[in-house]
This record gives sequence, C-alpha cells and structure tokens, in this order.
Amino acid sequence: MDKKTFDKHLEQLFEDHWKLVSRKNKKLASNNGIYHRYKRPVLTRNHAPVYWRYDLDHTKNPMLLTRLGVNTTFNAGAIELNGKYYMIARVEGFDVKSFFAVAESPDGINNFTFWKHPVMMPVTEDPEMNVYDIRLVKHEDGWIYGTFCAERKDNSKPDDSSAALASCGIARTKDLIQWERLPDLQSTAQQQRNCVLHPEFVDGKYAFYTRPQHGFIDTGDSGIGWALVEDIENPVIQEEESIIDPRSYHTYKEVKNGMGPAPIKTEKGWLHLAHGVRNTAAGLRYVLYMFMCSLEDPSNVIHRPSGHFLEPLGEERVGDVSNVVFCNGWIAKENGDVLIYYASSDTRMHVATTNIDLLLDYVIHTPEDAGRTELCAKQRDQLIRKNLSIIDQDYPQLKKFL
Ligand code: M1P
Repeated sequence: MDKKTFDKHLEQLFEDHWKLVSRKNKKLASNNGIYHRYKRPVLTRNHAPVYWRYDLDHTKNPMLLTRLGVNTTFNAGAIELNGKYYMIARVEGFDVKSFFAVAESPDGINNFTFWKHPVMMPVTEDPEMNVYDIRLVKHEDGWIYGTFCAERKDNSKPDDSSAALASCGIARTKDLIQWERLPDLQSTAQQQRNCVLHPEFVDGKYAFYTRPQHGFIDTGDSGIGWALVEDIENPVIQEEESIIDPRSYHTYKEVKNGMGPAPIKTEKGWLHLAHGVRNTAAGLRYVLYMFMCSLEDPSNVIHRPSGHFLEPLGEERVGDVSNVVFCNGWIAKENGDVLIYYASSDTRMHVATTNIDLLLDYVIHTPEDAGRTELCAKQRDQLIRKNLSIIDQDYPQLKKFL
C-alpha cells in the first residue's frame, strides 16, 4: 500500500472506532419489571483502540494488517469514582492472554472508552500465566482493592499442557493507575476462583467470599465460601472456609456457583449477585442469581429468591464460550440507581439498569424455590388461583384475555 492509501485507510480505522465509542445506547423495554437491558453491548473487542492492534508504522506494516489482535473484552469489574464510571475489563488478545484495561464512561451507560494504556498489574515472585475477572471494592480501610483470578501452570503435571492452578490475586490502588500487588490469598483449598473482598471489616478483620475448589474447572462439592483474614498484607485464611451458599441438585447452580461483584449494602441487608452453572446437552449454562445476607452477620443468607435473575438471551447466547452470562461488576449510585455490568458468552460487556427498591422487592418478596416439582407446581397454582380471583373481582375487563 502506498503511503497515501495507507494514511487514508488508517484515518478510516480511527473514524470507525470513534463512531463506535461515540454512539448512544438504547434502553429496551423491561420484560420482567426488575431491570432494563440495552440494545447494544457497552464494550466489545472493536472498542479496543486501533493503536492497540495495528502497527501504524508504514515502513513496518505497509499493508496495514492487524498485528496484535484483541479477541474479547468481558468480565469487567466496575466502580464509580469522582462522578465517573469505570469498568476494568478482562481484555483477551489473540494470544489467549488476558490483561486488565480501564474503560471510562460519563454516565455508566454510554461511550465507554478505553484509557490509552492497559493496567500494568505488578506480579508476585511467582508470575502468573494469566489474570482475569477482577472485582473492585472500596474498602473502609481507604483503599480500592482488586481481587482477581491468578492462573499458573500446574507444575505437578508437567505433561498435561492444560493443567492449571487458580488462586486469588490481590492488588490495591487509589486511582486505578498505580497498583500495589499483595501476596495471593492463602487457604487450605487447592485452588480458588471468584474471590471477593467484603467492603467492611468484620470483627476487625478483612472478610472474603471465596470458592474453594479441588480442580481448575471442577469445583467439587463446593460453593460460595466465607473466611476472615487478619492482615491483608499477609492474607492467610487460618480456618477452613464455611460454605454460605452451596451448590444444589437440580437448580441453576447444580454444577457450581461463584460470587459476582462485592455486595451492595442496603437498609434491609447485603444484596448479592452471583453466577450459577448447570450442565446441559449443549454444555455448561451460566446464569446470574441474587440473594441477601444479614447486616448483623454478612455470612448469613436471609433471602434466596427462587430461580435465576438474568440469563443469556438472543445474541448474548453466542460467543467464545456460548450460553454464559457472568457478572463481576455493578455500581449503586447515590440516588439508588444500580448499573449491572454483565458479560455474555465470554465475549463482550452489557449493562442492565435497575434500582435498589426494585432489587429489594425482588430479593425479599420473590418466593423461595419450593424444592421439587410437585411443590413448585403447587406454588405456581396457588399464584394462578389467587390471580384468577383478583381478575374476577377487580378486573372483569381482562376476562376476555383469559
Ligand atoms: O467460561 C465461563 C466462566 O468460567 C469461569 O468461571 P467459573 O470458575 O465460575 O466456572 C471463569 O473462567 C470465567 O472467567 C468464565 O467467564
């Protein structure tokens, strides 16, 4: 390509990128009354700046080819700072290594734009092969913590090229730019993923939601765990984690589950968003579900609405790992609005909007899973009978729809 054509193509690439990040999103009608989805994803691989992917040096890349491709932008932590909204996304290159990158938006819904440089996350003495799925929490000690999965090769199985070990990496920052890496969380479990720091001290200690697991993928007979740590600079769980939210047979979390973002504190309790995994003939299916823990004892689950909260729908169902929704970031605004950032199919990020009142109503008043088919059918039939009598008495005009 001659220099003139190269320059023209290059400008077009920048212009297309600019159009993408400048485009406003569109709120969709809610199909459940609890939250609104949006028409377009808020972060895709095409949001990665052109200068992250191409070599712009005409002498080195005269055909203007992609040199370092970006495959996916997903599983983002989220935080509001000084009136701006940030996601720290898991950006995966074509090289299958993830790194963290900050994307900023003026309102939390539109115009998410990556900062010029990715996060340069410091490593420990044992550098990991991969990092991903950061949870951000403003802790009452004054730091912003990021907890994430740090993945290393399992050297006890040198001949198995997919044998890996997952642990909980911990880093802290004040500005999302400079990060101080702390030692990985230590526990008696062989592996850990989906670990989240509770925002407040509990009994004067740091509290972690964990997921102790035997294998890298297979979590064994585990669930969402809970443990206290005395010193965040030497984060050792002394006792065995207690499982506060176990997986359970014939539910959306039959195979495994994991904590989502750090919980939101409300007057009625701590609101939690987590993911549950079920096995199907089409492979694993990941959905999001909610529960509430008590203010007095944040390890005590006090409300468990039946069924899932958000599932992969339409185009969300297809991607690098299909049939997955995953959330590790949400933001509760001072006015009560809540922005839920969820990834679909390990590929791109979306936002759903709701508010604290709606979430509380959903979590507290949705009945619990009745347990088995006969009881679930009865539970639904009771609702139907009640509603039919309400229609009979108060809404005769609706009878024509029955
Ligand atoms: O591929 C789906 C998800 O699988 C893992 O989550 P979990 O350990 O709960 O199964 C993670 O690798 C996550 O990043 C990924 O989205």
